[in-house]
Amino acid sequence: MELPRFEKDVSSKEVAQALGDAGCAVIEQLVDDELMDRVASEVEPFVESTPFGVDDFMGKKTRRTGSLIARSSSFHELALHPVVVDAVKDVICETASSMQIHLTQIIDISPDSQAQLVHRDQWAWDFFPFPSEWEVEVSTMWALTDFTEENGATRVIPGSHLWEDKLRPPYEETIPAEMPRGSVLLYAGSTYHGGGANKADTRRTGVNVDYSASFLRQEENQYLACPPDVAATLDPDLAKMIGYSRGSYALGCFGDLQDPMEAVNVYK
Ligand SMILES: O=C(O)CCC(=O)C(=O)O
Ligand SMILES: [Fe+2]
Repeated sequence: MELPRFEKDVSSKEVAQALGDAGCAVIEQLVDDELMDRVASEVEPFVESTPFGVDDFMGKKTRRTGSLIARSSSFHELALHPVVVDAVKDVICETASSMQIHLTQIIDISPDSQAQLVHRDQWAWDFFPFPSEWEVEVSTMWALTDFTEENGATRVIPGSHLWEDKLRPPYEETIPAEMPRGSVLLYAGSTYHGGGANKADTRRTGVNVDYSASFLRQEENQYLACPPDVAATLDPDLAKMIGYSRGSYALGCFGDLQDPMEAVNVYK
């Protein structure tokens, strides 16, 4: 199966449909260089001071820099991009009542880096065997540099969201999601994929934003990454999307069944 590719005028419905069919899709050059330049300059000091990963899965020559909501205001335009958010919502909210931001992270793969083990992102929840019609997560990877096969573009297996769980597909079964800067790859939490090997002499930098059903624990603790006084400076929709809202019926309440936005509004 091929990796579905779209141009920037695509509708969120078409993207959601492609995610249902292939488990992954690329929208080419969805945002312009000017936005990517701003994001790059805002995150670079943090990336530079981030240590390499401690194991092969995190990548011993890969830097992972999080807390992007608090660290880069231009990043908010990526996290809230309406085509992406609406497509993700369509997929996750087929079963869940609401969704949230699960993780924000620059993934910066240095030259001479090995490929990552092929995996499903939804294994983060203790390998819980979600039924295949339950898509609880959609990950996105924005290209802050061009993504090429040589520099370690994310490798995906289109159609693998319908495969059995806990497989170990070999690298050879994956294809590189090559895309120019400003493009975004979307892939379901059930899609087998992994970071590529970087055989180029330049870094491969992606902006990873993952969304999940809001009844699940977030990988990045958004209340520490973005405490209420910081959340008060955000667009309220973004504050709600990182978790300052109630998931399902009462999930996430505090005090006397209060809505989390009450804690944020104290700082307004
Ligand atoms: O860096 C990439 O291209 C993918 C990374 C990834 O899949 C992960 O860390 O879960
Ligand atoms: Fe992954």
